[in-house]
Amino acid sequence: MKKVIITGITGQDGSLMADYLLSQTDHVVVGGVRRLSVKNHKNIEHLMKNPRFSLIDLDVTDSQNVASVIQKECPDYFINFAANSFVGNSWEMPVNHMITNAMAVLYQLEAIRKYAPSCRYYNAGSSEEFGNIMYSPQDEKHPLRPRSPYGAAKCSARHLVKVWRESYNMYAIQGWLFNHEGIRRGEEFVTRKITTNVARIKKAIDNEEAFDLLELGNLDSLRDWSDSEDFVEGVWLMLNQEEPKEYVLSSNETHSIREFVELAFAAAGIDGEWHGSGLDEEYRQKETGRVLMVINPKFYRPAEVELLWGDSNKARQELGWTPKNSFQNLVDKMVSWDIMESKDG
Ligand code: NDP
Ligand code: GDR
Repeated sequence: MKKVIITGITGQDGSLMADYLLSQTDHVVVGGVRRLSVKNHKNIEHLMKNPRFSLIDLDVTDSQNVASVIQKECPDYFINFAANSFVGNSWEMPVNHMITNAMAVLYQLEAIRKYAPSCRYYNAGSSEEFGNIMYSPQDEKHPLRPRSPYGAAKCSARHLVKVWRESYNMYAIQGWLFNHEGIRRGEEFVTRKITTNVARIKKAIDNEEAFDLLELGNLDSLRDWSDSEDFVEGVWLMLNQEEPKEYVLSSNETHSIREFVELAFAAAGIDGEWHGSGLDEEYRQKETGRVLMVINPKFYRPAEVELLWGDSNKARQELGWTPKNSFQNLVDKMVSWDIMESKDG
């Protein structure tokens, strides 16, 4: 029985990784939580009675706290999913992104080197590191060309992980994960923002009530979206090779925000069509002409990553990793979940 520390346990990936390890291995999982005035443990409530699961106070920006947790717990694996993960916010809070997404990684690497040198370490890398892309689809050889403070911080973390791996012979890696979504996705991210709003609008239409419109920014950017449940397995496979190697995880498909909007409304039984262009573009219900979605320039970013499209063939071949869920399944799953939640709420 081994001990795995997971940071970011209250978030999407941390909670799914805990579910995966508790069901697929006999390891003990220790989840790191930071102190908040109001608890947000919705994603881990179902684990609280599991005897192999426990929580520990761990704010990744506090180097003393990180060092003492690693010294005390002496984990076999340390999986860092803690981050300020919202790219759009990184122009407003660049220092926070550098500290949480890069400096924090340095604190962890140093503490592991000193107190648990055989611990296997994973840091959550991102397709945002490719940024202003040079070719498609992007694979492990694509250069790092970040377009946001978030992306720059993840690139810094990548260099730190590599230097610590090579200098101290540590098993320390950082995969490049393309966008992955699901029913635990935060509601600020575009997919979940769309599916929660579609559910809200459907409920209003069904009840013949007025509703606020869905407001979005750039509809033309393209993303490679997958189901997050498939990705935690990929991360675990990456952590359990003979030699530490880093891989891209992706669906190998790309879709626009526009396409996500169409599929999400369709999944709720609402047929729509596009009208206008640029800032005046709207999505209207076909049957009634009612406006469902409008553009709000507030959601545009100072610099945009226009296209992300991954090539995860190396991970598929070398790790034997096979994603199980399609893009259409993902949209359907998120919309049905949010419709069910909106009925309960
Ligand atoms: P979430 O935003 O859902 O979760 C982030 C987690 O980090 C939360 O549990 C949050 O805790 C925690 N956290 C934030 N700041 C601190 C801190 N100072 N100390 C301790 N914990 C902290 O992100 P995801 O699960 O989606 O992503 C996980 C990781 O993967 C992140 O590093 C993200 O950047 C990266 N990534 C994600 C992708 C995706 O598509 N989902 C793609 C590529 C990379 P709290 O609840 O207290 O706020
Ligand atoms: P991203 O995810 O930036 O790719 O980062 P997000 O869902 O926030 O944006 C995707 C694309 O949608 C466009 N967009 C909007 N985005 C948001 N959030 N809200 C809107 O209203 C909106 N309208 C259009 C964005 O401009 C962008 O092009 C995610 C995070 O999980 C990161 O942590 C992770 O590293 C990357 O994926 C890979």
